[in-house]
Amino acid sequence: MKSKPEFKTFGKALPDLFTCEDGTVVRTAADWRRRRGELRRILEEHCFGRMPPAPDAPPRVTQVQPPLSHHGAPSAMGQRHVTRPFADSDYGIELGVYTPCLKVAPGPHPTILCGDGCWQRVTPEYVELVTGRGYALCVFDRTTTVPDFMAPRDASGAFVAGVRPARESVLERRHPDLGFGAIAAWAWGFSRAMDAIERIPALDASRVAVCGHSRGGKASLLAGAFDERFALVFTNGSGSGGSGSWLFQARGAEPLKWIVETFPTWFCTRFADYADAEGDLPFDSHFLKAMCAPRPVVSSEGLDDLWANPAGACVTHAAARKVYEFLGGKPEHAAMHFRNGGHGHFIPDWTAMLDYCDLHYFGKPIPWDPLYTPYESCGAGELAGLVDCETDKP
Ligand code: GTR
Repeated sequence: MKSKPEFKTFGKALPDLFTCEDGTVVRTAADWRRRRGELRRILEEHCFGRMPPAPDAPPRVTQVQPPLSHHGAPSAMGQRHVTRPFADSDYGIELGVYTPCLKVAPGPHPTILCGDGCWQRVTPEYVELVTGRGYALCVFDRTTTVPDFMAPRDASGAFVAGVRPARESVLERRHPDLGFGAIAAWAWGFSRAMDAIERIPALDASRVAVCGHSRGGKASLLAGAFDERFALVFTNGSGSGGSGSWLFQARGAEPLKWIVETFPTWFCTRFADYADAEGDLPFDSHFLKAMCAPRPVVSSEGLDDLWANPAGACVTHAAARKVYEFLGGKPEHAAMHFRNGGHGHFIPDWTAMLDYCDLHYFGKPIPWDPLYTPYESCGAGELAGLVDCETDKP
């Protein structure tokens, strides 16, 4: 039976994707390109900060020794590459590249690009799953662009406001005026990994799927939204600042105030002005999802992961789906996958991702419905502002 989520709302519907800032309504594909540019600018100005630009020169990509161990993943061969994005700097991002053994699939291989190397959760079991199904897996540590940061707490457990690390990473020092937060820097890292993938012959750069979990899923969604070279965009349990919704916060969802106080470097400084003022936001996560269109965007959620607001993700997904339809794409190109359980990026999530790749690239049938939602009332009613769900009870 479907459940009916109770949303805390802020007195407004999701900002309209089809009305430009000057009031003109999007009617053609060219109009949409213009509107898409506006969405990007709004997200940069109000939420993520300006995305650092692509470097002027091509990267220097080198294979380094020793190769990666693939014990426990008999279908995989592992190599390490370092990509140096700047011609005048030795700064490099290391990529762990696992390709299927030739007996599994000849290359170049469609590739899964994951930025969560910092968490070291991509164990041989995951490598075997991906390569055994004929895909390459490329893993990097997104925090080697800009480090992660959590606000310190005082003796009472309250977050200490105003403490920030110095902006002294290579990327921040190169672009001191762009004001980007860490999520934008991590997304930039995905794009630099893509620059390298374009130069690694075993990998098929026309079929690269980005993926990430939680804060890494916020980054993978932003990367996929902004960089149209990515063929598929996966975001897992990414919640606020990712697939969730600021304007439709289901019970138990992470509030905006909490995230900007706890993780003060993730967004641009202006974003903190919207704490407890979500009703003033000129955007929500459907902007990110709509920017992916017509390339598929797939949001995978744990049904008990209330902090990540899976019901709100349904609302923003439903809104973005209208853009897919407008561009002539299939509604299931804005797909969602649900599993039982809480917060994590587990084998069932990875399996669903590979299923979706099989469907999209090879037309293989898959064992779940990309349009299924476990909730009632996460569609047109809310989108039109006709919210009849209860707001948070006192
Ligand atoms: C939480 C944060 C979430 C999510 C999560 C994670 O503490 O509030 O937005 O990003 O961390 O990355 O696991």
